[in-house]
Amino acid sequence: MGLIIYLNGEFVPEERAVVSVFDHGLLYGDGVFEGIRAYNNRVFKLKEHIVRLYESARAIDLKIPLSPEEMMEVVLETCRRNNLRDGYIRLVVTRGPGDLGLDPRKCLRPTIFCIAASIQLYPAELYEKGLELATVATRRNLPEACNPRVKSLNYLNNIYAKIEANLMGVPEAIMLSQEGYVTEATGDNIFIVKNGVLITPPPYLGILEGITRNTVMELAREKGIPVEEKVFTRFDIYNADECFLTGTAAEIIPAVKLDGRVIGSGRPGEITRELMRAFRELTKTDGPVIFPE
Ligand code: PXG
Repeated sequence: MGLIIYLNGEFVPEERAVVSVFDHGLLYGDGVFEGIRAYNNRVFKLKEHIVRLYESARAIDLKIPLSPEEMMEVVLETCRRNNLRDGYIRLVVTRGPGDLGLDPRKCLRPTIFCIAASIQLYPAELYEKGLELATVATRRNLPEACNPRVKSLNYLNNIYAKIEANLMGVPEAIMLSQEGYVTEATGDNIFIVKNGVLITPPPYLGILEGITRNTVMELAREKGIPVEEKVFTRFDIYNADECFLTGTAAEIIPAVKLDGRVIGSGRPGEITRELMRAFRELTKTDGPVIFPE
């Protein structure tokens, strides 16, 4: 593909963008990351992504040797070097190379890299027809053990769930908390609409506080749609009027079936489609400009 990658202060061709086999990001999944989108020559919600990256890093006691402002410039400059105005950006900070023990104190310098590339979306027809979901047996990580609010390099919990969805022949999985509350999908947050109210699980339940999620909540409030963060179960999805998932990669995607039960009319709902339109509009104007005209 011939990409230019930011790696530890340098911009290098992808063939030279390599990390050590002693990097604890690889050996232990010890690190944090962000998936960010660029639309229309702007990096969407860049500030919010950088804030979350530093909060994730603080939670795992990882000190990032760049200021948040410098990190924003790394993202913008990586887009420029790749002539990218629309695409998907992956920003990663690992604990860095250490020894074969897991003690992070042995890792002297974090590894930082940024990739600006393109993105594989769900097929366009899924946005029109809506996708089918299935609840999987794998429970979401316990917040007291491996907090889902930290966007860490440890994604095995989500990958287990994705494998189950793949085996069940559905595009996305719903994961429950230990108590059986709906948490989120493998890489997307979940919303339902019931009697005109938008409902989504609260972060304390143990979910990633998605930036798309927060954007959708803001857009809904601006439109006068009531929004509630509260726990719910699969019963509430089976009996919802509408359901959709949100994420940087997926944006807003309608869901029309869960565990074989048809949700609402079985077609993407009115509020879902209204929010999809509003989100599409916002992506055109939000975030810092990549190439000043
Ligand atoms: N929950 C989880 C567990 C995520 O990983 C989201 C929600 C949505 O958050 P944002 O901030 O993007 O609205 C994510 C983000 C993939 C993939 O391949 C998805 C994410 C990260 C990396 C890869 O689907 N998700």
